[in-house]
Amino acid sequence: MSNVSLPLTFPDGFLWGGATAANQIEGAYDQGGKGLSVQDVMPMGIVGPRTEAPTPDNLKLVAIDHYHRYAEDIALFAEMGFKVYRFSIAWSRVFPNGDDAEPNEEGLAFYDRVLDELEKHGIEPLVTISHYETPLHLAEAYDGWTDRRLIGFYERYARTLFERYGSRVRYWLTFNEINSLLHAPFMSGGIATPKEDLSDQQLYQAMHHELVASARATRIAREVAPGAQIGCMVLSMPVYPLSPSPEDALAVMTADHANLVYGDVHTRGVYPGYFLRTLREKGIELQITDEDRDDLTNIVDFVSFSYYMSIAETADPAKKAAGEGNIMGGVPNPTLPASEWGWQIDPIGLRLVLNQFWDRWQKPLFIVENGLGAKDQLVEVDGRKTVIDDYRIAYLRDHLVQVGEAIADGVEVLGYTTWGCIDIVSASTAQLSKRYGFIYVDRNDDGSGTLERHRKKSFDWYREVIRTNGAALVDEAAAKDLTR
Ligand code: BGP
Repeated sequence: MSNVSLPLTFPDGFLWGGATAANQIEGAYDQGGKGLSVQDVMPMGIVGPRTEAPTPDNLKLVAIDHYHRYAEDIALFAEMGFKVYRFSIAWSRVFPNGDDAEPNEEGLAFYDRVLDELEKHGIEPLVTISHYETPLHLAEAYDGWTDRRLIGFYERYARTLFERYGSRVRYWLTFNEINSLLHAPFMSGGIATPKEDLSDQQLYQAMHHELVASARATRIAREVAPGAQIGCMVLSMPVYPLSPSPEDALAVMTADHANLVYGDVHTRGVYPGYFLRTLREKGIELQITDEDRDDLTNIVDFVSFSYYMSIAETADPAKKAAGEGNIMGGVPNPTLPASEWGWQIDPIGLRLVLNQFWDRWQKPLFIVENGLGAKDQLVEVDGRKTVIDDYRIAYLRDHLVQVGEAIADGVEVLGYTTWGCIDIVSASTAQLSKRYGFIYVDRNDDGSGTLERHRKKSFDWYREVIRTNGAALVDEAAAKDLTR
């Protein structure tokens, strides 16, 4: 054991695992009484236009057919030793139109079966209530979260889940990446009006409705599922000043505020002053009822977040070139390499975010998404099909080393779930070739493939990391001199 073992001590009971979302993994988009969701009309992800109805080129309609293969997939997660599995419940499987009076029993029964499998393998479930899959009817009939009535529909849905699964599920997330709403209104907020036609007033009102709905879900969970731990979920993206000028530092503060307000409200129960200033300056008057204010005081038990990349920010309009990135993007950082999709790779940024969130909110943190989307090459080794994905191992190891560092800094981290632990359809581009998994799925961007599953090299690597509760990272880290 090398001398870097101390910073890489992960606490006992650390929740190692992986994460997926219903619309990207399940398929069976019209089976078991499921209604359509916004994803069923997004064949190109967020990069392309929506369609009127589902079209055969939409890979999410079949995805990786987890709806029929969940037992096999969960058995593979168990083989890696997962302690936790994050998945989302498809709202439109439970309430096909979103505004139905009664839930769809067949949809609920499916998630009972998923939970049965997890229980069988001793894997703790971590459930996202709403992950970019608002029922399409709510988008078309109500314009999604711009309409206050969505709070009531979401409340009914959340209550149904807490009543049904509350005794079996401890960790819940209310909305995936709730801070993406202003950037991707259709995918994130089920808002049918095109982004360019939406006013700030409408967008910020939708944001308020989601924040109230999230807090109300927390309140309901306290009533009907007292053991539940409720978390918010935000897209994290540390922001660096492009130069050391005070103006650039101020631009960073402004960009940070725009992202941090969601966590501030979830952990403090009120809107922060800097946000009220933004509203004033934009001439927005939010409709906030007394009941809303009361709901917002139901703060979360923990904060969860996705982390893929960092960005830079500048006050200089001439240097404000837009970079690629996870939904919101930013100014490219000249010091960092990038993935094949232009997402800049920055392991230290994860340590910074963990410290920032902990210092700011003093709530336990859960990293519920992290990983590298990459093109994989299936090869045959000793008669077994596999992928030699050393690049993925390096990415995950470098990030986990920084998680270890943050834990040594005193940050309370509950767990870590890699994104797309089995290959699934990408959210931003709707491709299957943007792969994150430890498990290769034989399906291609043109829809061809057998859907067979194959263990990648990273499968064995991650099993070893989990088996040793992170200790296996140490020697590799030492060898690569990754720590300070
Ligand atoms: C997050 C989403 C996920 C997801 C991930 C990776 O923003 O919560 O649903 O897919 O990013 O993004 P992508 O699939 O676009 O590579």
